[in-house]
Amino acid sequence: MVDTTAHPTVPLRPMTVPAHEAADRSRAFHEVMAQRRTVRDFDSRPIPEEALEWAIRTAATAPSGAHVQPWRFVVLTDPERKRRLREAAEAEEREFYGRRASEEWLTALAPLGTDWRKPFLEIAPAVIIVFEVHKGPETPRPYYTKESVGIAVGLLLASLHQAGLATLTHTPSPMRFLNDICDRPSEERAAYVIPVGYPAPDAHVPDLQRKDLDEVMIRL
Ligand code: IYR
Repeated sequence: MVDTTAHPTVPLRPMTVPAHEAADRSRAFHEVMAQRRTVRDFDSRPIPEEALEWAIRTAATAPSGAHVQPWRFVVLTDPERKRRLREAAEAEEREFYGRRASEEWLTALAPLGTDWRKPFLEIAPAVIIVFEVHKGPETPRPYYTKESVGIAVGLLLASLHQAGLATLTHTPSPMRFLNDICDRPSEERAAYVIPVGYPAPDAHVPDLQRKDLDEVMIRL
């Protein structure tokens, strides 16, 4: 009889941190992460290629449903593809701001100062398009796809940030046009468009505050 419970294992090699160092290390990481801001004003100067590669390696360490790793990261640096991306994204955003968005949604967005114009899609030296990989001729069915890819994107943003690179998490909708621009098959579905670069010297960000711990943490 086949033993369906048997599966290969290896000893865990845990990252050991002495308990008395735990809080200091968590705080140090928090201090780095608390400085991350979503940036819309980019400098066009190039970014270190290897930092981008390490960030994508880090993103790909994310846990995923059934360990299917249902993600693909397309890095666009080609000016012509970025131009097409901007053109298509702006066409969708004109619809969104002009027709599709409710008054309630537009009111919620007002403090961010966004509109249909997306010049950063051409100015940022690289734009990462994150695709979910669904079942296809050569790809298995993924599980908890949105959760898996969302965790991977969180790690990606954290890695790029600690390398001194600014990011914008942009989610144009619908995003089917990205398959064509990125030469990807239909089982791959774009989920995030992430311009990456150094911030422009005069970059500004909205004056926003984050919630305090006692607003987001509940102890029972
Ligand atoms: N996708 C639009 C609108 C937009 C929506 C949300 I929710 C934001 O947090 C920011 C913008 C745009 O990119 O302008």
